[in-house]
Amino acid sequence: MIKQTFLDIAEPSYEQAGAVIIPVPYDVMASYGTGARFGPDAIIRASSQIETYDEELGRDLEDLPIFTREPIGPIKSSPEAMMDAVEAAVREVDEARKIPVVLGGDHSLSIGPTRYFAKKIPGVGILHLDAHTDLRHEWEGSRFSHACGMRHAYDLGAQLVQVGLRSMPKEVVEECRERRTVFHAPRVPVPEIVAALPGSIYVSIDIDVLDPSLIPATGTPEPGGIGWYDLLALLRAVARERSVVGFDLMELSPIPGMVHPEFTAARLVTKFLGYLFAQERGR
Ligand SMILES: [Mn+2]
Repeated sequence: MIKQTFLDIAEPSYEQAGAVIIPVPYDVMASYGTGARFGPDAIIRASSQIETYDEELGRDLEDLPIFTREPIGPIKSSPEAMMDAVEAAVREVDEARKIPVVLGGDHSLSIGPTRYFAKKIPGVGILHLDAHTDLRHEWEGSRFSHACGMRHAYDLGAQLVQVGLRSMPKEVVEECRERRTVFHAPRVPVPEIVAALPGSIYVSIDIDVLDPSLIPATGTPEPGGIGWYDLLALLRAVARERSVVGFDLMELSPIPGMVHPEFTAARLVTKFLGYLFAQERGR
């Protein structure tokens, strides 16, 4: 089988890479629409078709130092084993001083990277872009559900900044008041959001943060949401003004015959990588 690489560009060696794409085709815990396990492959395939010139940055991204590693799993023994495997892969990439980019898969997979960084960097910020809070203690009997994706890092002391929320359980609203700042959709006040973030941040993007007219291909769509250019403006600002230790993009669940969602997801990852590598990073 020919190896698929993100953007289909000439790939650096693993040693030379500055970022590593970690595809994780896994969705056993999705509550309504399954199919996010097909997300990573669809995003990587769509990425091979998009132009690498970025008009906003005024440069070609064909020399981005990104390496695409083999997909992880899915590990069938238990959701916990799956999260451990993702965490181990993220640790390996981070310890090699590269930026891990996890492509899901359902949002439970964010447990691995967010838990890892919450333990490594006390008080790390998590910029969480999502329609949902993902802060339940457990869901359908499991602590490793997509509904608990942010809970583990939050309980480990991470500072959560959530943007795009528009569906939430009352318990979470009442219980999670400390170390948590919320910007409900459709507001994306970029300077305020950046100001709420500490110096080092991990960015977790649930594709359902975008309006479902842009992304109907997701397991738990919610009306409303934020728009494309607001999302880009926020990502560009955090790339410039904060130290981004890694990011993920979750919950793209491709609809056969409808390709704009995977092109949007592929472009989103490309844009963020461009912001991180092709412009001066502040600290
Ligand atoms: Mn969501």
